[in-house]
Amino acid sequence: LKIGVLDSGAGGLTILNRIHHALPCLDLLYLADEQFAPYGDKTVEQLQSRLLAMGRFFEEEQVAAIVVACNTATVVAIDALRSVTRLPVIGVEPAVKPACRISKRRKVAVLATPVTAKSARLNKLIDLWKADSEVVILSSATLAFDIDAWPKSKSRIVSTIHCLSQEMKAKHIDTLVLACTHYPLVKSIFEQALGMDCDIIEPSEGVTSQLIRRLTSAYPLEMHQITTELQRLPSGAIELCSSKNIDSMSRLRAWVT
Ligand code: DGN
Repeated sequence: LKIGVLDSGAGGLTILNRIHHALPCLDLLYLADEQFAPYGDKTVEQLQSRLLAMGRFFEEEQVAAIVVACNTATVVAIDALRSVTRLPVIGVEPAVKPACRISKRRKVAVLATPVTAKSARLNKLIDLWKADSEVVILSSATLAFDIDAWPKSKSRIVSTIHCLSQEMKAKHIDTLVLACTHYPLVKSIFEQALGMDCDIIEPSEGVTSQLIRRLTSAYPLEMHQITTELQRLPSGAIELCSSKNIDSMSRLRAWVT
């Protein structure tokens, strides 16, 4: 089985890595829409048209399911993609529910791109799960873009994360939801800035479980083989593509673990 995974840049590789470790026998085809990155400052119409174009690419590549490994594209455009394809489409959901459950001080921050931060979908999710927690939405217009330019952008990334951490410490936040798939790539910088006092939750585990559930119902035979013969199946191939140019391949490849 081949699975299509997409994002604006390198961020979705955090999801791809988790899927590969959970289900090594799957072939994974990754599409980074770098020609159009970053997604965080685009309009809903622009993002919908990009997602539909990528959906067509994956259909031509005969994938068995599409993983929208991008919070920004998920919140504004996943429904449009689902309405035109018969393939299972799995999106990323900010981990607000587990964060509100584990926060001891009942102080949670969700960090996302400006599009995700403003979205009705995120705000609804917070209303649904916050109970007695205080949930603060923080956003950065530059962080995902800078992560795509790693390593030359490292000092800018460190200073952005430092500023965000100051704000979180001032608000006594003890649980941070990374609601952009790029951010786990620099999780160690968040950990250094925030210290031991703050749990950091990333989305890759939830997406992988959701993919397994969807594949199990859509392709019962193959998934039966996957779950029972996992050890015996050969490891699947990971193929990386970019809408911009092939020069970025080695940079993207460096994030594959
Ligand atoms: N990785 C994308 C997300 O999860 O929202 C952000 C991409 C961007 O281009 N800003």
